[in-house]
Amino acid sequence: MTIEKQHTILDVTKTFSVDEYNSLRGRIFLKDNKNVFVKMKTFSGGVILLNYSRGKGDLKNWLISEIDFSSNALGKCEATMSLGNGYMGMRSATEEPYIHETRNLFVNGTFNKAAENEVTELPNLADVTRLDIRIDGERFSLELGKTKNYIRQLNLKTAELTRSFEWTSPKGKELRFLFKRFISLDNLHVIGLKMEIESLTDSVDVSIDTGINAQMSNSGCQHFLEGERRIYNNQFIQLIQTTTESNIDVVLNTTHKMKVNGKEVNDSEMHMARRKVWQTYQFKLLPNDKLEMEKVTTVHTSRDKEIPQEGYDLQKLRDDSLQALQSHADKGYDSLFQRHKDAWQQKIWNKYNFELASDNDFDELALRFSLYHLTVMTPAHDERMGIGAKALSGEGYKGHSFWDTEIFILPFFIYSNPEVAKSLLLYRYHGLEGARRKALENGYEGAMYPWEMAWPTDGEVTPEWGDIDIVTGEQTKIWTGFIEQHITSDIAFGVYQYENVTGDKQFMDDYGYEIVFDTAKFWASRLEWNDEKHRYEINNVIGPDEYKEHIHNNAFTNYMAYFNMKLAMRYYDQLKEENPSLLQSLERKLDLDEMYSLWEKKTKRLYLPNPREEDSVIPQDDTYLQLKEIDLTKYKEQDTVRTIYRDYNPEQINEIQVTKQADTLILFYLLEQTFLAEDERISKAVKRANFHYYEPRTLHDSSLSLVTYAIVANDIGEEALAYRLFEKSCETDLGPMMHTSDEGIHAASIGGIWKTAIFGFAGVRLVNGKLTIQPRLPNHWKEIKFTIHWQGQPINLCITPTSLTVEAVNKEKVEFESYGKMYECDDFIEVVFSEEVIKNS
Ligand code: IFM
Repeated sequence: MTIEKQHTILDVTKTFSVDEYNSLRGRIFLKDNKNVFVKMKTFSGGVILLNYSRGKGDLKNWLISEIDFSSNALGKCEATMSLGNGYMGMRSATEEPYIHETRNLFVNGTFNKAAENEVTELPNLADVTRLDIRIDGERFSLELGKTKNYIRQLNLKTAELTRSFEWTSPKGKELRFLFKRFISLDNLHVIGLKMEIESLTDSVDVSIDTGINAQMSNSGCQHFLEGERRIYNNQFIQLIQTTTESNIDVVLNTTHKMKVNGKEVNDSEMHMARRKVWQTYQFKLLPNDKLEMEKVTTVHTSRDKEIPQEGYDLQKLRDDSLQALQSHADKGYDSLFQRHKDAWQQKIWNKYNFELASDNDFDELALRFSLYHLTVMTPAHDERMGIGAKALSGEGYKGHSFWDTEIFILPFFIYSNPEVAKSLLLYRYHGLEGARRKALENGYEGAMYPWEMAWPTDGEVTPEWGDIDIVTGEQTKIWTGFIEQHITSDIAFGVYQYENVTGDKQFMDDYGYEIVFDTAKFWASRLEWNDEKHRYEINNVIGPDEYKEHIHNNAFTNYMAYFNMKLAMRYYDQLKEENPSLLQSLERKLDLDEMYSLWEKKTKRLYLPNPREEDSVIPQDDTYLQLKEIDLTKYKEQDTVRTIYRDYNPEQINEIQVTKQADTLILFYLLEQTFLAEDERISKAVKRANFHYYEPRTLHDSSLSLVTYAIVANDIGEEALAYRLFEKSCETDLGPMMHTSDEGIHAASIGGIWKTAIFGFAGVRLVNGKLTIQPRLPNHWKEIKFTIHWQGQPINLCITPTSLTVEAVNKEKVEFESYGKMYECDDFIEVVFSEEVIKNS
């Protein structure tokens, strides 16, 4: 392969340093393809195997391709190419097994706590994708023999994974392989898999073991009892397992259709072993013979929404699911796939209507990647379930939901698919039970949301022990579940944003007010009176910057608690006027007697750190600005994350002015959207000052950090930096580091890709109840189109560097502000702005 860099041929076998790689990025050309990650060695010794420009014509910027196989970098494609439909998610491990693979199949909401000292997590279900293939009796593996023309590809548009290559066995037999699979968006319980093997030169004996393998665990932790296995009519395989503690039945059914040169050949041997049931198929292929296999699987659980709470009958679930499998299998892979593909087109691509014309094709691809995973990760079908920090693509964070949802993912759904946003907020509404329990257990009132949430009633599920402490060699204590408390007001913020953008009054009456009142009640009980300073404080917390533990008055936490209580007061006033009977019933239910006056008194005296007089910097907490400073260059330039832990333990990091992720900065971005927008303490000048103070001290060691900095950088006119930060956040999963996604994709950062494009570059934002659209596109973005939903109406937007068109799809009036001017339209309006106006804004 030759690579040209401005007419220079680069040596692809050379190892590049981080700086060299960064300086080449975007200037590397494969003969006729630009903006492609080419196969070249990286500083970390891995090989960049990803290519984003194989899609041509209609498929341009829709394909993520792996252009060579390496069994040392399996995690990257397993996670980034993972498939799913919100009901279930599966890592894209290859059909043939490898030592360092991670095979995962998760069904949302099926949490189980394996033992008293374990944490509840999504159990890894039985595997249905593994195929043990032997060619002339030898194990088929890409680590053996020779492979040519290897391509593994995720088509983001059709949500289908394909893999093809030619392989010469160690004995010299040449074969062509093709694999395909999808997880249906049309029927949430269906997985389709297809394989073709063609013998190119010789006659070969092919044997395949295929079935259901429940010899799985979560990194060794076993969540299932042995279960029951059966094969019906030598054709339909069924495996039933029950989780050890939560008692959830999981029923998997699978069946195969085999054809040689188009003729069905279904002879097989049946086998069973512990936690495993499978069939062995054997074929003799002559030169040019083609073997085709279709495998259709269904997954059902007793936790499925359609399962009746009363009168649940496992036998019925087994019978119904088996019947459903037969009918799906009769339709066959192609027809099932067609329905799935149509579902993606209608439910996703037509709805979001997203297009981006950028000189850097990678930008559009990254945004489609974001929309793809936002769909795959989200349980749109069931409001009892949330979104895990690693989605359904890996064991990382155990399927638990964090503030990642409300602050980084929910905004996408609020603006693009409000029904799903509502479902995600209902998950938190159901979580009030666990939140109230947590408050009580900690000696507070109201609802104190868990830092990590699993099944809504579980309450706090954050593990207590983490990585090694490099000084003591002991396990590090994880404090977040005890003292990272801002999640409670982040959820209230989510309700506020949903209410303002959608205008969904019914949701507020039924659920929203209750969440906001009860969370505000928690804060009122949480504040501590400082007699000496004559103010309320919030002590002993962790803010978004998790490198600072047990700190006092984290600005983000205090301001957000203030917002939460002020919001409750506003809603209270509003209800008193508009719906006193609802207010009365909520007062009774939540015991809000005297609460309003408490909120009033406490918000007046709550300590909100002011910007410093000398430089407008808001202290991140009581001590941060007095901590020692060290040279952070080495960590700022790291090729991976959290390298500071190689030199310092948590206690030492606590004593240094170093920040893990956007902390004070996110405050500006959130509060600007609210009724506090005019507060001088979060003015643009203060925002700029804080950006310049904190960015050099922030290591972006959490994937949540870059997007906030990217949005704020764009706001303050640092456009080039904003784009670079955006690009880096896209590279969290799509970049050259082949191991960053091993534990799963980064759900919040993926939501953040969309946020940066829409709230950042396209400048679409809620400001104190108003829609504002103030675009500031990167220089090389020529046009961006997408649909948002505002007050129940879809609005089509098209933005170029100097114009904005707004189309009110239902022809209902929409008002918006752009660069200081108000506009309204009930049809279509074009606004043209000069570059001058944008620059001076
Ligand atoms: O919620 C985040 C947190 O802010 C940083 N650590 C990882 C968590 C899950 O993504």
